[in-house]
Amino acid sequence: MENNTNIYNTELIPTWCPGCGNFAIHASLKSALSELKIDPSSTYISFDIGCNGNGAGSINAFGFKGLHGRSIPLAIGAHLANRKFTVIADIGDGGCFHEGLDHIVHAIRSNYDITILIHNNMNFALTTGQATATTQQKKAMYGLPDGKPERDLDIINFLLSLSPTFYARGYSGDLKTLVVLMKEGIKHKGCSVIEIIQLCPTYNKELTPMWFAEYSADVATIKEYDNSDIKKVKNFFNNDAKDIIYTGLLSKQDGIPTFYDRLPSREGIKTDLVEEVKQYNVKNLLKDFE
Ligand SMILES: Cc1ncc(C[n+]2csc(CCOP(=O)(O)OP(=O)(O)O)c2C)c(N)n1
Ligand code: SF4
Repeated sequence: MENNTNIYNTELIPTWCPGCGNFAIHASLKSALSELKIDPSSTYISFDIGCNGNGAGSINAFGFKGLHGRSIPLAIGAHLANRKFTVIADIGDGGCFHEGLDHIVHAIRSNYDITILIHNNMNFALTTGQATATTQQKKAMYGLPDGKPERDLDIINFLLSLSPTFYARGYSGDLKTLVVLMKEGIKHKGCSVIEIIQLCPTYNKELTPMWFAEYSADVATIKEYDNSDIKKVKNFFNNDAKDIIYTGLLSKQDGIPTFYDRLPSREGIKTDLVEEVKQYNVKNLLKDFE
């Protein structure tokens, strides 16, 4: 049961299955935002189609639920229109790495100042558990009793190849760390990607808290790991990483200009685009179509 004192709570309770990791992810996001003292009136969250997005009405903030895989460009648009807002894009692994794969590529390389939360439950859950690029090999899925025929997408090396200025990996079973990572990501100036390994007891029964505890490790426990050196981070994941799920703040590069900061046309302009919107009377134009 969620803490009703959080200003981000609403009257609505999402309809996720009992034990679903989405409860923890939404609760962590609410805690992170309120601990950072960010007001709901200056928070925008876009949601995607999928179980991940079914909490859209249970967070008190401006929001928009977009087409499948499209919550990232919606967040980018909201951010560019009004940079006074804290802007979050919420998305599942299916939406992010299948239908909307192009969007994370350009969000990272453009370094838009938004936070992307990827709910990685390793399946297309809302449509009853089809395989995604992150589903474990040989795992029986809907329509694929012997497992998926495709290879996996190596998410870490794929995202690192784009040189993200902030990339963290959390776990829905560890709210405390998740809140810390979300707060860091929201504060980061640039595109912060937080991938969250999300429990889905309905369609990913093998991913249990015990399994996760056995096969995961926080990069903070690796003595020589330096998340501020992108070359070393890439080298570690390309060559030295073991076959385990690494969590924590994997990479953080400060001082890299954001997309907006690199726009010569906006240099020295104090207003945001939303404040510059002008109203035109189009009545005469429309006469041509009467
Ligand atoms: C373009 C498009 N393709 C497929 C669908 C059907 N669809 C709706 S939700 C969904 C699964 C979403 O999976 P994911 O993004 O991983 O989120 P989850 O449900 O696992 O949280 C699919 C395939 C759709 N709505 N639009
Ligand atoms: S199917 Fe999985 S992701 Fe969807 S609500 Fe149930 S447990 Fe959560």
